[in-house]
Amino acid sequence: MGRALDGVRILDFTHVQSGPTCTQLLAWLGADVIKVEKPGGDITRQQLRDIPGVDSLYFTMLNHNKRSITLDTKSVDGKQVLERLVQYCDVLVENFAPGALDRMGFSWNRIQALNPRMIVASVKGFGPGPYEECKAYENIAQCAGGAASTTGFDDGPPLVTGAQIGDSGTGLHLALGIVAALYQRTATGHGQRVLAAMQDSVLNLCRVKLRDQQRLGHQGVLREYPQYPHGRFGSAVPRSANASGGGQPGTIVKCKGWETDPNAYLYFIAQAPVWQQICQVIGREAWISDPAFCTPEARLARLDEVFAAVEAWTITQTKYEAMAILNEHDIPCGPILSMQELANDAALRANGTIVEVEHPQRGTYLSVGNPIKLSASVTQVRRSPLLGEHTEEILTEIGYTSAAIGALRSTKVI
Ligand code: CAO
Repeated sequence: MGRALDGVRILDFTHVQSGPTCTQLLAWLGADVIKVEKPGGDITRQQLRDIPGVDSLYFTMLNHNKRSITLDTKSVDGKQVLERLVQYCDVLVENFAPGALDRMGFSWNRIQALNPRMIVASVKGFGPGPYEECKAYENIAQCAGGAASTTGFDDGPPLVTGAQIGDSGTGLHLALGIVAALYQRTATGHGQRVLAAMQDSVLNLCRVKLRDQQRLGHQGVLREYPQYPHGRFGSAVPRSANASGGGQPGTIVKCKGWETDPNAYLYFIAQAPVWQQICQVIGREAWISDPAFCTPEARLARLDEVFAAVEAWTITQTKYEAMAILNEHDIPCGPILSMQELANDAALRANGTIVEVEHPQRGTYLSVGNPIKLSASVTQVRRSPLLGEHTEEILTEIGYTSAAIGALRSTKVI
């Protein structure tokens, strides 16, 4: 079976997390991803190492299905190799600090002159504006993109989330931009620049909070937030704890075992169309017709009472039992699953979302496979490359002889 991006060559100058997330997705969709690393390699090969001398899980889990070439792009000979690679590939992806590609001598104009069809895709911390020259990491983006100010509890500080929305979230945005630019190129014949700024991507993922900012401006309160009806609202969207981000109120409730198991919890949504079923399951039949509870409007001022009654029931069930019973009644809910539980989840393993990967140095490890499933482009997850594993192979493809490769090696260009 072929794959969606067969024939597309990616010159992958990405490092750390945001860019590698993007190019890994493109590789899973079939692109040939050539990862260019400075002779010491991507810094994450050595970060958070769990086995001495072996590529870290940080690196392996972000660089599957790629080829690796080492190249000192600041040397004269390295720049010549890079010129050929620019001519050989369809897309250059980078997430250097602002200006690094230009300083390397590969400005957009130069790249276009070398290969007018090339798409140049970049992750930066910030788009044009006062911060465009600033470096950025995950949590900087979460803070600058609006996620941290709206995450956490009302009486606590801003919080960052474990989901890497700044890095991996931006990588996803960039991958979509690249695929769109490739599609547009089929009509125009020309490349273009694609920019995904981490601040913009986080804000895009937080768009419901910008919605709430405007609702707050019009109404002075947000009636599905935990601050309503007894707390105070200021002029900015407050932290909403575990309140649902949508039109159906929800929260996290305790389940059986919560005293000792930090993950014995369930997310419960008091969805209006199944209010009657909710009342029946939790043993509050009187609320089905009680005017104080029977409409979504009436319930907004009593959500504390509603969720306390829900919890009085869920606390008698494990999260899995509660999930099964509630779903029998079509009531939306979700267990709080730990990484340990997810790692052992049979369904996730069966559908390729959790995969076991064989690595020559570390043995078998677990990874997250491609979460995007295409019926006619199936992903086979292959291990990440060792540093420079494909240097000779790639240089041969772009016309270097063994003698020329030997010369590059002896001068430490590769
Ligand atoms: N050969 C020779 N030099 C190379 C090279 C190669 N193959 N690849 C990179 N370099 C050089 C660059 O040219 C740059 O040199 P100059 O600063 O002299 O121009 C240098 O390596 C450092 O690159 P960098 O600026 O990207 O790395 P950094 O450690 O200073 O910054 C980071 C890291 C992540 C803060 C920065 O790259 C950044 O802000 N990137 C954009 C936002 C981003 O993606 N952040 C997410 C990171 S994941 O949490």
